[in-house]
Amino acid sequence: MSKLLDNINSPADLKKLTQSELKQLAAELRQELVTTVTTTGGHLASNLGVVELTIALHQVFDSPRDKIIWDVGHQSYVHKLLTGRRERFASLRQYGGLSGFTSPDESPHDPFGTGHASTSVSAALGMAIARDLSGDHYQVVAVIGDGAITGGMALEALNQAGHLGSRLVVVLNDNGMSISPTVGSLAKLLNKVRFDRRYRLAKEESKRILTALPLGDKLWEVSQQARDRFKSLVMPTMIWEELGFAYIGPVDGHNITDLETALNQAREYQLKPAFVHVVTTKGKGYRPAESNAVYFHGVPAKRAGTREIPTYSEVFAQTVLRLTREDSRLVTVTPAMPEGNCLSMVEAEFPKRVFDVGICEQHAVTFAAGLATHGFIPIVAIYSTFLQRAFDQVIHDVCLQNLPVVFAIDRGGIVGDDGKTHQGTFDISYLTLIPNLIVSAPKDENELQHLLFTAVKSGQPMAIRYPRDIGLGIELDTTLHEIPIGKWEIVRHGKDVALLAIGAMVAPALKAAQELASSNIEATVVNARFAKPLDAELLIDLAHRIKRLVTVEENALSGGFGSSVIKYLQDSETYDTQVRSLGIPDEFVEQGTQAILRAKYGLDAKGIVQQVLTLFPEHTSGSLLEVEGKVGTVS
Ligand SMILES: Cc1ncc(C[n+]2csc(CCOP(=O)(O)OP(=O)(O)O)c2C)c(N)n1
Repeated sequence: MSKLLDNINSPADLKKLTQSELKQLAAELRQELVTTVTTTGGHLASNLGVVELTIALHQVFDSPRDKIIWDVGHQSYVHKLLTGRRERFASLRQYGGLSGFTSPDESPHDPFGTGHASTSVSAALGMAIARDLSGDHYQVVAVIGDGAITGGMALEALNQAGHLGSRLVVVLNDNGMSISPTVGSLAKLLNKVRFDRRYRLAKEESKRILTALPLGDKLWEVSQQARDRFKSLVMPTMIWEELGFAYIGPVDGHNITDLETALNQAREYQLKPAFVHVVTTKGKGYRPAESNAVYFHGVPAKRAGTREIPTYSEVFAQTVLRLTREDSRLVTVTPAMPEGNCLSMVEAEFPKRVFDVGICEQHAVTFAAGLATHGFIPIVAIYSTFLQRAFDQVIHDVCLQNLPVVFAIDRGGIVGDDGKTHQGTFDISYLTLIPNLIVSAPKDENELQHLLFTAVKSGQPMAIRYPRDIGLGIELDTTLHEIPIGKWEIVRHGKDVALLAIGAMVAPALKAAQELASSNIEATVVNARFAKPLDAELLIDLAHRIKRLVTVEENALSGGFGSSVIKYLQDSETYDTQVRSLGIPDEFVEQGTQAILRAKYGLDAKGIVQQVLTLFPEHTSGSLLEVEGKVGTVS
C-alpha cells in the first residue's frame, strides 16, 4: 500500500494534507524511524517524541526561508524525512551517508550545523539580528530540549534575547529527560509545570483563553495580563515572562492542532521573543522506547557479533567504584553523561558522591576545582569532544591553581558514527599545551585502572584519555599500583625502527611490528603512555640508538604527541634522527565506523606498516603505491 510519506518531498507537500492525513503521516514517520534507526543506530527515542512537533513546525513555518534550528540536532530525523532526505535515510550515520545531526552541507533546510548541545538559541538570535539588520522578515525558530536548555550557553542566549526583544521563537521540547532524567532546579520547575494537578486544570483554562484569541498584538497583551494574573497564582512558568519572552503553553506536544495554534500565535507575535512550551513524551508511540527512554536515547547500530569484553568506560567506572570505596575524598562529576560514562553503578552505591551537573561542561570543571580546593579529589568524567567546551576552565580554574582534578576523558580519538562534531581527536593537542597538567593514555583497559589510581594519588591535575571501544580482553590486575609519571614502557624490542605509540595505538603498532618482522624489519614498540611529560630519557636513548622513530596517535597531528616528540628532539639538537608522525591531518574527521576511519588515516596495523616501509626504501618495491593520499604525516 502506498504511503503518504512516499509523496512528501518537501514541507510544501505536507501543507496539502488534511488533519487526519497528518495523523496518519505521524504514524508512518514513527514506523520509518523504528525500522531504520534500529538498524543504523541513532537517537531513536528523542525523534519519536518530536514527530507531531516537527510536522506542526513545517506546517506553520516556511522552511528554508524561515530558519528552524534543532538544538543538538539529534532529534532532527523527522525533519530530515520531511525535507527531501528520505531516500538517503537508510544511510544515516554511515560512512558517506546522512549525518545524525543537522548540517548545512546536507540541506538548505538545516540553517546551522549542530551536534553539541545548547547552541540553538545563540545561533537563532544571531540569525534574527542579522535579519533585522538587513531589513528582512523571515522567522527564526530554535527548538531546544529541557536537557539542553540547562546548558550555560542556552541561558546566556535567553538572557540576551529577552534583553534585545527581537522577534524570535524558542520552542522548548520538554520531555523531562536529558539522556538520563534532566537534573537541576530548572528541571524541577519544569516538572512542577508538567505534573502539578492545579496546573493541569489551569492549563485547560488558559488554553481556552489562548485559543479564543484573535492574533492581534493589542488583544494578546490584554489577555496576557489577565492570564498572567491567573497563572502566577498557580504556575511556576513566569520565569520565561520575567526573562522577556511571551510565554505560550504548555502545549500537548502530540496534538498537531494544538501545536499549530500555539506556533501560529508565536509566529504572529511581534513585540518580543516568544517562548512556546511543548510537553512531549520521549519515545512516544513505540512502547519499548517509551518505557526505557534512557536506553533508547541512542541505540547502537546492528552489527555482527556479541561482546564479552568490557568497554573502557565500564572498566573506568568499576575502578572509580573501587577507589570511591577506599578513599572518602573521591567524588565524581559528570556533565549529563552518567550513562555513557557507566557511572550508574557508582551513583547507586554513592549517591552523594556522584554529581550529574547537567549539560554544563564549563561548570563541571570549575565545580570540581572548587571541591579540590577543600581536600576532595574530583574525577571529571567527560567525553573528549565535550571537554573542548571547558578549555578555559581547565586552564584558569584547575591547572593555573595546580588543583588535583582528574580528567577521565572518554571517547578520545575516533568515535565513529557520531561524526565530525563528536570526534575526540583534539584533546592531546589542547591539553599538552597547559602547564601543570599531566596527560596520559592507557595502552589497554588494565593500564586504565593503574593510571586512574596514579592520577588520584598524584596530587596534581591529570588527564587520562581512553577510546570509545571495548578493551583488548586483558585480565584486570586486582591490586592497583602507581605508574611513575612520565615513564614510558618498551613493549617490544627491535633495532631498526622505534614505534612510539600512545593509547589505543599501541595495539596496532605491536601488530604492525609483527608484520614488519616478516620483511626483516625489527621494530621496537614503545607504550608512550604519557604525552606529557614525555619520557625524555628513553626518547633520547631511542633517538641515538635506533635513529628512525615513528610516532602513532589517534589525535590531530597539529600540536599532538608527535609534534611534542619532534620539538623535544629539535630542542635537544638530535638532528640525525628521522621522525615520522602518524595521526589525523588538518581536517575534520567524518562519520563512519572506527575501522573504516582508522584505515582511511593509516592508523591501523596495515597503515602503520606502509608508513614504516617508506623509511626503508630498499623494502618498498611496489607496495607503497597502496598508501592512501590522505595519510597524515609530518617528517
Ligand atoms: C555539549 C554537549 N554535552 C553533551 C552532549 C550529549 N547529549 C546529546 S543529546 C543529550 C541530551 C539532550 O537532552 P534534551 O535536550 O532534553 O533532548 P531530548 O533528547 O530529551 O529530546 C546529551 C546530554 C552533547 N551533545 N553536547
